[in-house]
Amino acid sequence: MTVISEQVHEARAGSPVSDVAGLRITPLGPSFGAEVRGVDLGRIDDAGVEALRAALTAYKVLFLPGQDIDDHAQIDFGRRLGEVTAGHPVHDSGDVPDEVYALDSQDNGFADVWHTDVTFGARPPAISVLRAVVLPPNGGDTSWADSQLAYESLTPGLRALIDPLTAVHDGSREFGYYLAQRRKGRGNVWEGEVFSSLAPVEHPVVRVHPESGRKGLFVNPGFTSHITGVSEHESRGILDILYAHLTKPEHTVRHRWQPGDVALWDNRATSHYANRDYGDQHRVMHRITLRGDVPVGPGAVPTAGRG
Ligand SMILES: O=C(O)CCC(=O)C(=O)O
Ligand SMILES: [Fe+2]
Repeated sequence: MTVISEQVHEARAGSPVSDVAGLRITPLGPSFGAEVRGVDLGRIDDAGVEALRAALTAYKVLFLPGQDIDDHAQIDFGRRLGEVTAGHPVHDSGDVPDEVYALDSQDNGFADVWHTDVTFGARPPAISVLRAVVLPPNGGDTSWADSQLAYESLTPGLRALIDPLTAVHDGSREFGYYLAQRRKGRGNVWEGEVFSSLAPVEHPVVRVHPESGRKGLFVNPGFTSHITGVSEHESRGILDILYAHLTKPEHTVRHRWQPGDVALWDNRATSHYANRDYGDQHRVMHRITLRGDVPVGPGAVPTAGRG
């Protein structure tokens, strides 16, 4: 553990507001979500980036108010934190840099179903960075759920049942339309290849976080179609239990957006939902994503160190 991540962990256990590398971190609950002040994402130094990364692993979703950044500064910040992907595998956001996914309510850009970003791909993004660009006068809050806390608070019997399972994720219901609209059905370059098919992928139902080693639920109503190796009826029943549990108020934080807010979240440990309660008011959010790895379940045996 680095000195900074030790300080972040001490912050969590200690006073409600702590100062790490100039970042003032205020936890929003016992273990999930934090507000971070005292940082300008356009000018953050290396120690600040390290502290943010540690805070993100600890709190899973961070809210940074008062940021004055444009798309380019958002992308530059993303590059400090990881490898910035295309904005989206198949959606064309039009007049923005390729790295930006623009969710515009006037262009049907809504995310009012619980989901984790791009789990219909083989390597879903590790981290998303979202910036409020146009906000409705009220409404349009976003909620996040802590999938690790949700997993840990299941009874041992249910955890044992789901640990070995895998599920199919299918982006065609949400994004098939966008892919069909694209010239020659070609999406964007994602993982070095043109994303031209929304073929379903299989992921573990329980994901082991590559950094913390904690287990979390890795199914979501947005993209998970069914659990493999069980009947359709069983799949539906198990998923319904897991979704209801994941989205219990105890496992969620809800953010009321202000101009200048940026949210940063770990897709390996959370799901989220954008409230669509603002009628025909205008709302625009710009997101970038950082490359992730292939999700690994609890049953996978690490190859290193085994003879
Ligand atoms: O519009 C929002 O608040 C969240 C949209 C979303 O799902 C995302 O940016 O990944
Ligand atoms: Fe999302």
